Amino acid sequence: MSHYPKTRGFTGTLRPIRLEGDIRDVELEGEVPSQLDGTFHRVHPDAQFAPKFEDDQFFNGDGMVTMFRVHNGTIDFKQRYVQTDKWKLEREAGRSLFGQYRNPLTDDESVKGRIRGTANTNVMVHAGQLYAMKEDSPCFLMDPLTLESKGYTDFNGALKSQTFCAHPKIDPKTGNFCGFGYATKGLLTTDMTYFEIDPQGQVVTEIPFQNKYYCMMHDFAITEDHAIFHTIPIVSSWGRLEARLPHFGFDTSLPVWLGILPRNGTEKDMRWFTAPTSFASHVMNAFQDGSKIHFDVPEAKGNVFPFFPDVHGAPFDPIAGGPFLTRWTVDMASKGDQFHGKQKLSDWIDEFPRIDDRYAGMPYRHGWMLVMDPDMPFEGGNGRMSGFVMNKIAHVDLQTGKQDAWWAGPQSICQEPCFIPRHKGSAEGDGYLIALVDNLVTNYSDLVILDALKLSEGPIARAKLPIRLRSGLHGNWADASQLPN
Ligand code: V55
Ligand code: FE
Repeated sequence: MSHYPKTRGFTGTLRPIRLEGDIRDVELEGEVPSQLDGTFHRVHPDAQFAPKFEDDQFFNGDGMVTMFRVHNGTIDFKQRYVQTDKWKLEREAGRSLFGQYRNPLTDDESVKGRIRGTANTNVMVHAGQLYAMKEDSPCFLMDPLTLESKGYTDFNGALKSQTFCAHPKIDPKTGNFCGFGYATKGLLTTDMTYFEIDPQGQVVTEIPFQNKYYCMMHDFAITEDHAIFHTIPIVSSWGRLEARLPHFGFDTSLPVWLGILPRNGTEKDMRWFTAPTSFASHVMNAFQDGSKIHFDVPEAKGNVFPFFPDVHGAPFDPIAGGPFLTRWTVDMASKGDQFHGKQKLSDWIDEFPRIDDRYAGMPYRHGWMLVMDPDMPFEGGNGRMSGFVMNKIAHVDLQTGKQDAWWAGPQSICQEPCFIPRHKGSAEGDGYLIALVDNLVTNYSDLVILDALKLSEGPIARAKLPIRLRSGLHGNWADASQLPN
């Protein structure tokens, strides 16, 4: 059974790892700042069993959560699968029962109607629980410290959406977890909701609305007053699923829409602005500026995901697929539906944008991201699934325009960084960046800690794992005060 496909997605640097375990006091180089007390959780897809189909997508792998517990200058490591309904059913059967990524037509009869989620996209501590998240399924709860799987939740029936969100924002003023669902009433539907969950874990708002067309709604943004949704043409249909095509395809004939929903309003208060087709997925941040709203995203002219091919058959174009941090601006005082403007904020090919999360939805100055610098030498083989070689961790000062970066060397690629304030109450950007760096030649991963505003000085500490982790998606820091005793 354990014959994984001999394809690019399952061999070389993309070989499954599937390892659960614990390491007490990971070997260190340099000094971990002694005041840091909390956890960094992150997640990667790692198919428990060989997939049913050779051409299985990276995004279809079972969620494997890693916790780094940082305290007293030491770091402990713990890694566990998210024991989703899918994971348990397949564990019992000893093989894969669920088929292609977001295509229930390809599942075994025995699992028809079961929750297909893999909880492989993001992990965040909220209201004392670890939320393991995937955009096609409900929220999955784990214990933040033991990583014990608890199961899916609908928040005592309070959340109507059938799906959750892998890119929540914590409102810095209220502490509310702000998120959204898409395909909330069933696969491929344009039904969406915006919701907020308070710091005690109670759903306090859920606003239903309709999207312009069904597409991959991967991320969004908040401002103090709005929830903002970017509808981009990564689309699907029952026809695609019946034809066993990849769930999503890129359709350049469709425009981009930006939906602005007042967080205390309803769908009838919503405004939609439009722009010519392009690609944008992760959002750095958004904020209000008088009647204007700025929305900052790595944006590419063309498709960024080779594994979600052009619906009209156009070949993948890696040049058009290079994203650049771009500010989209709309003016709520305008009468029409056109964007007010777009402005490129950096010349670096970048993705995985992050901020000092205490400034989510607020005017902000500092952003961090992974950068691909194609001019640097690279010895690491086939890299990540996207084909991008993210070899630098970078900082942009949006006030001065100053840019700074650390190159991980010719053998390594970087995973998404996360900002940690130096102290409670320290100024915006004053703190650390934590990130995994995977050496694809020696096959070891290091967790590096950098001074967030002095990246080019290099890591102040490295926790040196005796294994390499798979390329992951997202993760978050939780201060010790947010963790169970
Ligand atoms: C993404 C990742 C996913 C997914 C949809 O853009 C989009 C990233 C890891 O899973 O299902
Ligand atoms: Fe993401």
